[in-house]
Amino acid sequence: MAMNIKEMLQNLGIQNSNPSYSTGNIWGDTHGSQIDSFSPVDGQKIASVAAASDEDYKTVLQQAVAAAAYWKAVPAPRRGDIVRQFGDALRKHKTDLGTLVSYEMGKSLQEGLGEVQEMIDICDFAVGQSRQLYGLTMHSERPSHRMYEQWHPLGIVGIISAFNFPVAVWSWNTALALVCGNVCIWKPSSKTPLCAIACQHILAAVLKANELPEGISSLLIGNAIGDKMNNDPRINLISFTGSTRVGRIVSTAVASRFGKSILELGGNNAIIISKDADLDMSVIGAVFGAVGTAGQRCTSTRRLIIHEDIYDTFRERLVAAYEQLRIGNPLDENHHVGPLIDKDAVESYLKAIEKAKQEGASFLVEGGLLEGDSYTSGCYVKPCVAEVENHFSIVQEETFAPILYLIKYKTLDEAITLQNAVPQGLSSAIMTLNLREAEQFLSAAGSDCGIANVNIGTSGAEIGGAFGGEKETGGGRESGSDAWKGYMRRQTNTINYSNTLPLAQGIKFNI
Ligand code: UN1
Repeated sequence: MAMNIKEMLQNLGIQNSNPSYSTGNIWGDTHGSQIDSFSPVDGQKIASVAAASDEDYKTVLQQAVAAAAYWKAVPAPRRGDIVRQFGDALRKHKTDLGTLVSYEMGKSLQEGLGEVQEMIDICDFAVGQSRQLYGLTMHSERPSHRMYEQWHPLGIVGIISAFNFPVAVWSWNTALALVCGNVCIWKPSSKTPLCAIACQHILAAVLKANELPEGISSLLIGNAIGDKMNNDPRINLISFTGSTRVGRIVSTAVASRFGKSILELGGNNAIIISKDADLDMSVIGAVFGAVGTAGQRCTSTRRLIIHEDIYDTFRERLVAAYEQLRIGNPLDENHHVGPLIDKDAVESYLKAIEKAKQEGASFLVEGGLLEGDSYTSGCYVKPCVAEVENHFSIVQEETFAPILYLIKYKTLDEAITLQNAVPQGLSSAIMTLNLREAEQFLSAAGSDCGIANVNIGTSGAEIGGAFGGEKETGGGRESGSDAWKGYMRRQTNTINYSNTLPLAQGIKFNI
């Protein structure tokens, strides 16, 4: 396997030591401190990168400002064509990039490849969107007047992304922001810098082949960068994905300079399992939702709210399914669950289990750190299941780990109340074959989340819909539907083609 990793890195243009930013086409040297990337798969250091220094930040911003003026004048369908070429390049690199995602982040190879597929999908979507940046036409209340609205680029879009989707979330933002006429600056997680460098390489090659100027897509790595971006009035929009705690800091900083932000923060997602559920499907949906990406998706299933009539049967089947789970190297397709991102994440997982026990949780499947030859990185943990009450403070929190909480309910009203009774509002689901239940769950009196599914788990959203959630999830929307509007500014235009100047609201003003 070691050979494959080396080859994969080479195919993606990553040598042992890398410059950590590019302003677009040409790699610049960076001058900041060194960041080492370790794989949670085997604990090996993959490579070192130099973070961006203050000076590097200045250079990148200057180039982005110049590039923004150029790029917004390029016709949108032509911008779409660049994104089309980026999607084609991703198709070529899918295996290598998916493998790198799996190795650097620790998710299963299937999920790593799925993440790259999500990038390809959003590129296709953005290409179509580039010919559909539609505004509305309105009827003026005044004679011989015309009203319409149009959408203009914002300028510079800053993207701050998390380790758990180290490539796809950036691409949702970048593909749309680019067709909308913006240039992008990306600050990835310092836990997955190589995924970011690989993506930047792939996009930079496309920009270069099209002889586009520097600064259309830039990468800035380093922990101090986020703060600078949040407080920089030249960056018109900050799209932030991460914890609610950090999101609060980001949104306050950006709002205080009247910048725009798109926030994708924590989730605390539940599946309601009705007595009318297809239990086979429900078990698979619940287990994949809880243990996929080792419970490190914002959409991971954290709570199961189960009807009392089927509670015992379902619990038995769930425990039996957990016993079948194979935990280990995520690049080995026989394994269902890989490692957590690092030892800090293991620490939070262990603390959460401890806290749950103190609050009265009873564990049906015990958790714990895995030790032995296959787990030398110290990041592999056992997915666990506990019976809890929804109001436990640990249940109210998002723990980014494979811990699944079970809660019993009697009536659907009660289940919906429980599902909504958390501070977060990202994703939710109901498993039921009963149409009335499904419709109630989807109604205004139902789930309060940005995503509500029927007979599908909470994770694995397609790119075609708007992705995001309410309450402490931050309210942002990315990806499909009309999320593109978040990357543009709306302008209302009223044109008078008469030879008088009637005022709106019938106001008379004679001089
Ligand atoms: C995230 O966890 O930050 O819906 C994004 C999903 C994926 C995206 C998750 N398509 O699970």
